[in-house]
Amino acid sequence: MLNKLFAAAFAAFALIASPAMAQSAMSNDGMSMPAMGEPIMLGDLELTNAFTRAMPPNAPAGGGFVTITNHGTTDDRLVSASSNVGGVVEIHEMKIVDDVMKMQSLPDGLVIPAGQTVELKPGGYHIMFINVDKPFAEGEMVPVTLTFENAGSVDLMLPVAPLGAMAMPGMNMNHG
Ligand SMILES: [Cu+2]
Repeated sequence: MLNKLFAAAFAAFALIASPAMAQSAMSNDGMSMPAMGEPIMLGDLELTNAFTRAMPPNAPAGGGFVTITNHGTTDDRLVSASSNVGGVVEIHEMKIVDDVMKMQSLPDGLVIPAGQTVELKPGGYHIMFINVDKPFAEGEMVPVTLTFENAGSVDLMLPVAPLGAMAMPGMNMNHG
């Protein structure tokens, strides 16, 4: 008796609930990316402030930036980055060589020490998009996949800030 009642109740619930559930599953699917500016967790890593910048016409390369905090007790390492924007994607550092600021790739990746925060930012470490199919334009979103030695891979969408911006303005989509 109880079982029957339960089954009936469950059937009624399923009838009512399934269209809504299907709908929410659909909209979840369409928004698998976290809202811009929201921290993204990947294992012990927290990623914030991801952005890139508009590139001048015909510019072949541009930088990508993100702040990575390692909340864990073991070091991790950003080993690679990839994207479907064309060309190649590398992890770069800026370095002063003979009084000249130069950038070079980090073939061994970038260590994210346990308990510390590493900022990829203009003038410092960055993701380098080289020979992209077309220059990034302000307001676009650029997909990038970051792969870490321990934490694995994560897909990010980088909002494109204005040319030369040092940060994403306000880090807030609703901000004019
Ligand atoms: Cu670079």
